[in-house]
Amino acid sequence: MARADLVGRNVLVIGGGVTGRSVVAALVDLGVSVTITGGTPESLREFGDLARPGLTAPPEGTDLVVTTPGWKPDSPLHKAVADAGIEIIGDVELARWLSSGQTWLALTGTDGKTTTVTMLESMLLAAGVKAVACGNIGLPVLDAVRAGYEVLAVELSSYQLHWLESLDVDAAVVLNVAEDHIDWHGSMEAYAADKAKIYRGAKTRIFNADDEWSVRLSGGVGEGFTVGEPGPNRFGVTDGWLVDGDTQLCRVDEVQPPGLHNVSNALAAAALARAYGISPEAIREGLRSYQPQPHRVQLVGQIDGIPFINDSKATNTHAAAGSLMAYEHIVWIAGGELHGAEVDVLVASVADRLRGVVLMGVDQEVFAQAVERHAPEVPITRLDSRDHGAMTAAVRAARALACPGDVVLLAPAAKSFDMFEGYVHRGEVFTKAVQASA
Ligand code: UMA
Repeated sequence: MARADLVGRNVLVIGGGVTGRSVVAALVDLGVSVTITGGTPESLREFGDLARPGLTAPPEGTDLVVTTPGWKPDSPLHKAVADAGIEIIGDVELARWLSSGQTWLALTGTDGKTTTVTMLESMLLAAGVKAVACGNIGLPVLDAVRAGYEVLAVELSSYQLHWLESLDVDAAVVLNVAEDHIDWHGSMEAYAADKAKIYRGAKTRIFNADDEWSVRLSGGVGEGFTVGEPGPNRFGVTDGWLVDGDTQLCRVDEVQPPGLHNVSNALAAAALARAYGISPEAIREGLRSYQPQPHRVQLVGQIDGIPFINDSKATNTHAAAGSLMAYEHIVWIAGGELHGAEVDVLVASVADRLRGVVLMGVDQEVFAQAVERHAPEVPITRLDSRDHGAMTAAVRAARALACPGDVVLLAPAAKSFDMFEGYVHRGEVFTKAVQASA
């Protein structure tokens, strides 16, 4: 759809917040008639006369609905919109309609999205390109489009992809798919199908040859990357170097944060950057100057010479495996809400690295039983408190279990909402507790 086709339409926006704000601003600028709902009167106050809090059905005359990503498709209002046969799109689709002359390099995946998108941004900036990381990372895509960037490094969540029909990006990658957000999507198949939408119309498909889902969703068509020898794939690792065919891009030990999963993320970012013609030199410079994002395998302090690492962002077992595999001897702080996820495979695969385990949160029993099964000799300290003050006790307990040469790694493998406001809050509380004890 073109910009001109929006003029004269009556658009209902569902959801205030950061995305709703970007959608309303873009539509108002175009002279479109806008109503916004979905949220409390307080949360919609900033929208003044445009706000209609508490709508349960689209107003008469609505001919397009734009939803923000967090809403489940079976919310009563979304169902009413569908029943009325009104077209419903997400903010990213609208951004695509309004973007012209800009390059979109897009990625999704269960884990590593934000690390990869910021690595990509760093490579683009190193090449002198006017680029920005946007999307699920926090800057709404519409805001990035309207700010006139030359290249958008777009992080898309499965929620955003769900509401998309056509994307037609310049290059796209699904980094990996593991079980997550099933309560929102309804099933693993539906979750994966939404992720696959990123490839629709993409000029270059990039896939992770080490991830079955990524290969399947891309059809194995396009450019593959692997953390092993490239083999039939374009990107891989040879003699300690990330390579694009015969061209060396960057040494493995230059990739920050450490861990094989971040080598994989760096290769994905490099593949997207190469699709835009970024030089190998700028890719290396981008990776060397890369500043890791907080709460992702971040060294936050040392106590008696023992490094304390914050990977609070490891909110599922798949993500925690990545950071646990990056260290040889670990005192592991884990636990939180598992939402039915299994931890046996994870614990079995890292059992020989564990020197001690500190557990907190509602599902700690599941972790404790898995550790007893697969690493029976490893000492466990359990913390019963559900107060976030328990983190101070966790840091103390981990220090007591650690010996010289060990690291203490917070990689919870679980969601945080039983004790914290989110993974950022959990990571901040951990960081403060470490710094207070250092
Ligand atoms: N709201 C309701 N009921 C609902 C859902 C939302 O009342 O069922 C309200 C919210 O309180 C808010 C408004 O609707 O006032 C909009 O909320 P929203 O959740 O749709 O989204 P935003 O606040 O605009 O933020 C979204 C993303 N949030 C989600 O996908 C849940 C942000 O990703 C993203 O950074 C932002 O758009 C800009 O693109 C956050 C996230 O948690 C970081 N993402 C998930 C993740 O990474 O796991 C997918």
